[in-house]
Amino acid sequence: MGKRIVSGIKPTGTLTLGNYIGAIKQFVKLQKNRKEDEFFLFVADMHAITTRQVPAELRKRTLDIAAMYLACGLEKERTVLFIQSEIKEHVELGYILQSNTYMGELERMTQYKDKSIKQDTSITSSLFTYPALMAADILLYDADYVPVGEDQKQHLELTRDIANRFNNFYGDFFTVPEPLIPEVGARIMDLQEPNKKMSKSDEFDKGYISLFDDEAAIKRKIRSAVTDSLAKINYDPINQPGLANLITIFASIKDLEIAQIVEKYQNSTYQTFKEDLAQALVDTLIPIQKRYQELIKSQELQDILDQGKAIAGEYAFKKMRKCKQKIGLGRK
Ligand code: AQP
Repeated sequence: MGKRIVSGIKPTGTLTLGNYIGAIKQFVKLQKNRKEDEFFLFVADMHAITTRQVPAELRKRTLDIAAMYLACGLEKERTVLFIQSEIKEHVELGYILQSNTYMGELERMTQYKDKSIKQDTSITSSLFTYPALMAADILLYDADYVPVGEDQKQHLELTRDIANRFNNFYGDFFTVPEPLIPEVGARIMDLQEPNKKMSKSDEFDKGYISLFDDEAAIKRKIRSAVTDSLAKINYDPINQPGLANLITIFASIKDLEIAQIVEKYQNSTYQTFKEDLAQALVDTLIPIQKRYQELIKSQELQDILDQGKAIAGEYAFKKMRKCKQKIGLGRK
């Protein structure tokens, strides 16, 4: 029987190569390999407002991500594509799951710790309870699998704990999801600080490649990516973290093994390696941008999102009705 795969991206900044390699490219690959399965993909705009967003930018990025999913190769006929805030049951279930989540569990989440250290004042309570809403996004649709990058693994483990806890208390109700983490590219690092994850909400754009960067920007950023003085193409994340990251990016983009890239470039200079990598990125990203341009203003995108809203909305409505019955909320 077919499985259901659910995942989302939050519109907190311009989509990066990290989001593409760690998440979107994985969905596209899964869709090609798993013909039986259903794909529910959403833009997590409710998650974005855990940190302050400019309204017009938030709305634009939300639509950008929806268009980018399709531009990157997701099949529209096989994807239920929707916007999280348009399905009110996410928040409703999120609250119920908060009531099944312990403070200590939320306090242990490294993403919360990292982000709250960066902000240190004005930390919203929703940044803290974010993982319960994320659990709702997944459990609402009885996801079997959730494709994510390494950074989201901890949140997914918490989702599984919450689901098991709920099921143990109220009787079997939620499907307990499994993570799908790519073998190569689960954690793409910053180009300038290769010990830090590449992130879309970063202040400095030299550290990430945006999916919207033009050819000149892509080439410039790869040229100036931090490497080392060892002058040897070798995959060594400890001693050559910048180079290891570039090799990972190259392997992911070309669907090759890391060893194959190392073998091909073992006698090359960093300059040649970087030029070829930049060209591979240009060859991948420019056609995606062209498709994005066609989609972003189209009625087709709006129709796909309307249809996604209808399908996801119906599923969510039924699941929530049953959930409230199980818990004893309301009159019947
Ligand atoms: N650097 C990365 N390498 C591999 N995968 C990554 N992902 C994000 N960054 C990398 C994966 O992209 C998906 C969507 O992520 P998200 O938008 O929900 O949040 P995030 O993980 O917090 O992504 P960012 O870019 O770092 O956003 P900000 O800066 O707002 O926090 C997830 O599957 C994630 O694993």
